[in-house]
Amino acid sequence: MSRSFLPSRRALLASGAATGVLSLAGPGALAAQPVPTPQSWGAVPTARQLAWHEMAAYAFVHFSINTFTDREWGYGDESPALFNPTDFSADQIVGSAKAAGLTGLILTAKHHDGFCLWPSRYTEHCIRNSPYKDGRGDIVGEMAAACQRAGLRFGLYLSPWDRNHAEYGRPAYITYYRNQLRELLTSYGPLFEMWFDGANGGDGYYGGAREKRSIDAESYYDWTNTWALVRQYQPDAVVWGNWGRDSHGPWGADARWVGNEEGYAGDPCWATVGDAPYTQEIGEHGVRGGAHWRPAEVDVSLRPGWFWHAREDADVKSVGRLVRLYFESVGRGANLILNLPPDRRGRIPDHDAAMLAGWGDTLRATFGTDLAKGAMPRASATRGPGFGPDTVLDGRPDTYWCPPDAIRAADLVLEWPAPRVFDVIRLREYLPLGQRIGTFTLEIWEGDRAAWVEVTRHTAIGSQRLVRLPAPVSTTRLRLRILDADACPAIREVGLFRLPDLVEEPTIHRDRRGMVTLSSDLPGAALHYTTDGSSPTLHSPLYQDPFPLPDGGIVQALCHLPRTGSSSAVASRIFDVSKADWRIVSATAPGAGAIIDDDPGSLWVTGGAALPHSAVVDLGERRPLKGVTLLPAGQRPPGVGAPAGYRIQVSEDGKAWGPAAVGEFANIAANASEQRVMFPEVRPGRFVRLEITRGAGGEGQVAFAELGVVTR
Ligand code: FUL
Repeated sequence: MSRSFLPSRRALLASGAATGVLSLAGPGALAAQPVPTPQSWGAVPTARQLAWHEMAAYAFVHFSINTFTDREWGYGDESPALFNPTDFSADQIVGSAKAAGLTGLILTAKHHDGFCLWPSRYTEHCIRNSPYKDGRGDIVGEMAAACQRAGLRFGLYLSPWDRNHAEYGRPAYITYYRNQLRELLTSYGPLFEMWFDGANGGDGYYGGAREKRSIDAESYYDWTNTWALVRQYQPDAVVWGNWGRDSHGPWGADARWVGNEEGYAGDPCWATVGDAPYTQEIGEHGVRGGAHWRPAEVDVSLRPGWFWHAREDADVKSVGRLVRLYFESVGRGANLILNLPPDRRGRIPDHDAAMLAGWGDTLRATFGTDLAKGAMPRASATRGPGFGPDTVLDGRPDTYWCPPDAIRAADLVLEWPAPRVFDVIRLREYLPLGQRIGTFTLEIWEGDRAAWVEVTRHTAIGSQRLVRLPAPVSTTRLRLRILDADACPAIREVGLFRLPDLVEEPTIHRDRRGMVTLSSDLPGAALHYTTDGSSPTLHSPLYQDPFPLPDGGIVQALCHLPRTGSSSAVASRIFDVSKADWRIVSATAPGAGAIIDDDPGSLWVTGGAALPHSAVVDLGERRPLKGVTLLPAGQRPPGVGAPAGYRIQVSEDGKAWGPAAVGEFANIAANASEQRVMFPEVRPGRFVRLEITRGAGGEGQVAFAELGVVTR
């Protein structure tokens, strides 16, 4: 395809043409004709959504009774006296978020257990009855003030599911919930987002009833009227939640769940959705040309859980992991909400804060200098002055390069007199006109061969698309080729950046036979490791081939890049006994071998048989069993749930069984991190029976990836 290139706006300005108006000098010149602005296409964002897109990444803070009880979901019967942070500092928490470069913070004012972090007029199950500041504290107020001091915007999470409230499931609770919502909306200054979580496990304390209460969320919460309060008191706040159709007609939130809690958006991830009910697929990818602007928000925690647990101290995401996560969320046009769980002091632990600061430094070093600046821009087509290719370099959110209406495929070239070296390209669409661009490629000019070379190809740009190249490239020209669009494309920005040298930790995997493999994506990387608990250095053994670790232990490894001299942080994994000699004795559905194959990608999908589903595993020999682990499925087949309720039994001979544990896997339908159930005491045994007594997020049958034991 050959396209002739038009002069940029800079060239037109130099020749005397005014922005947006083509002025022709001389007698008899035609009257100046303004160039028409393109019409918007499809769904477009509201002003509050546009402002939200600009925020890109902000913090989540899960802090409540669960921090003190070591749980992810409290039952609702916990005493407020348990909430007792010893050294709470709102400024330290907000400061950690700020060091990470985050633009706002959303606090769990009330989680599912019903405990309120502010002194609510409507319940005694709140901070007023805790030892914190002798009952005179208000964590919501302290956090709001700290955010204001630091220049971060503030938002709140008010769990609709309330396992404490006696009236939950009945109309009186809705009145209570709205009273609380109004209290929060009117007492803590401007809010940028309100989070309405959809989780509901059914059972709870409910004022002492201790029973299961099922609700029909759409009709029960009556979101149309509940969210009307947000619109009334905080018209600039984005509502995060689901959508559907109730007696008032269709309703829907301003922003959607991305469908996983692992920290990635789909590729592509469209900002729009249709009227179809929510699915993980729609959450991750959205729907091209959907009738509603309902962009994705990627929610993920710095640690595996949402609340702080001492046992997760070694599992804090590293700087490298956080950078990757940023590219896979913000870089796909979604917003990122990163959870920073304070510990029992009421502070972000030092190591967590160091990772956040390192991440923030890396992003600032990367995006602080735009290497595209100073380029000569050219485009294959431009609709007229004011819409030229130079607008992609002017740093302004309100100018954009745009060809005439009829053009759906167009090229833009940036050229520099001397080569630029970069490995990140940022593209932004001008969102007020809707999300228009489909597939595009980026090409660099190879001077030696006098040829364009494609370096990437993707579909969808949206709020921003970050392309991270596997290695820096050096070139004098970059070409963006838009191959298809639903309306003439409108590009607000093309930016080029260089990531500082950043070596990601290696991946550590052990297979069913007990063989450990270390791997890295980086060509030429040297991996050094230890298995004796010491921290690896460049003098530690160099990894060459998989090595055996059948009895378990700790593997720690780092990745070193000789060409840059830089090393990664240390990755570590603790393994228990391998599953080499394990076998499935019996199961209520075929395919249970998948839960002992040490392959997280293979799932046991229980048949449609009625609950409970169960499997009996023979460990091959008697072991001192301290507990079990269960790895949920990263993605479940449609309509299939996650195992939410369990009963575990242990046997020495496979005939006489003793109870070991009964309980719930909290938040398992949404969060795919490993679940760990510790027995009250060590239970020696050779056989383990897992019974799934309840499913969540599906219809009867459940799926999960692995069952493990804790013996160490
Ligand atoms: C989920 C909740 O169940 C989790 O506890 C957490 O609050 C997360 C952000 O949303 O649905």
